[in-house]
Amino acid sequence: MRRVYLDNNATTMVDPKVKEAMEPFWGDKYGNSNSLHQFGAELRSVLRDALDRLYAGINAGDEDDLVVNSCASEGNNTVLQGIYREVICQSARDHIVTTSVEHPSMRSTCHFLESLGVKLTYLPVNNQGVVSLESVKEAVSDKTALVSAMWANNETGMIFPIREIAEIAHSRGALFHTDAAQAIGKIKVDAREVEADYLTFSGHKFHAPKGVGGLYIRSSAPKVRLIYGGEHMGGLRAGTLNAPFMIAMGVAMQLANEALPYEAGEVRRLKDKLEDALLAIPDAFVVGDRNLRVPNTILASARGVEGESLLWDLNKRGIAASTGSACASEDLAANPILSAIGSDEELAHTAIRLSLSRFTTEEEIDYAIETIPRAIKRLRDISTSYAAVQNEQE
Ligand code: C6P
Repeated sequence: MRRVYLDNNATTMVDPKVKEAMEPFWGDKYGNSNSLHQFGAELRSVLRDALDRLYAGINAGDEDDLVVNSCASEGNNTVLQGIYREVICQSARDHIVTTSVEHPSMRSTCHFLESLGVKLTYLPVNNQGVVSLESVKEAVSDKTALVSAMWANNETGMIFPIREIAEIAHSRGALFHTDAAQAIGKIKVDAREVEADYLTFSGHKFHAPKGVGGLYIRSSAPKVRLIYGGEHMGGLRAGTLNAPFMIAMGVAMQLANEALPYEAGEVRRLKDKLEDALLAIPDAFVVGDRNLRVPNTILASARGVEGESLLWDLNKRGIAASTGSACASEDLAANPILSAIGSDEELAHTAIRLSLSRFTTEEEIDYAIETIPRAIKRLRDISTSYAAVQNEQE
């Protein structure tokens, strides 16, 4: 059976060039980079090179820290729990501002901090799925320790006004963090240009393996850490370095940045082709202005068709998509992003996310364009709720 992967916001395939680059480090180049002998030495220069690629990839300055860790969830935890220890416990600032559509690794950690007495503001989003700058201005005060807003949303693909949010945070003396997990590899990510104090990401979102990610810490920002121990990563994350994965992520970052013009051109063209075909289906819509979204993401909804049923149907025909964040895939509750956007309960149950990558082909998109409308029609033919929608419209 044909297999078409349209769930690249959940994870991406490892680029064959990335696989090739890390290959030798599973074999005879197995040293510990902290060892003084030749086995360690031969790793040190390659790891330095991998770090250089990562620094260049997000335009980190030489004085800034870039901690290689396991994933964006770890990075988000490190920032939030670190701010609690380094700022909130040590000053009169006891407040964090974030958005209502962050990834669960942010949301759950914020709930944990609330249980410790930290005050949290979760900013609502408008019908495009983005926070307004006015709401940020209103929420941030001299008591705010941290403002955190994702660079691009994982479900809608909407890009947030990160630079402006950072400016508001800084104007009140607060620090600024952005979760860039869904931005790297899709649009240019420049940590210094947006004046982020912290920036987090996961390699597997841009064709590196799963289980490796990064945390950028601006030189002027308090150091945050989760794992105490040895002096690895400048003392900011203890644990023997995972050389193959670090090397892989360095190469993946470079390739992702080199491919940005292709993302903005060809990936967007294929995505728009699919989006236009979906929008031609009666009672279907797509969340968010396409010009304000990353080039690869569509969150679509077809009235009367449960997102889960559509996924099953498409899966049988070889198309892999999701109803939203992969972390919430076992939760049959309404899509929280669509709920946050304020759509009604029925629409929040009908969302499906289609996300492309630079490996998606025109033939695959043509197959999706042929298959998805048919699946929607089939499911609507047996849907009592769609019959009700049609009756309402008559
Ligand atoms: N989002 C999705 O299907 P990890 O799992 O730690 O590598 O990445 C977590 C993460 C953090 N922030 C954002 C914005 C993300 O999108 C993700 C991962 C996947 O949307 C899996 S839940």
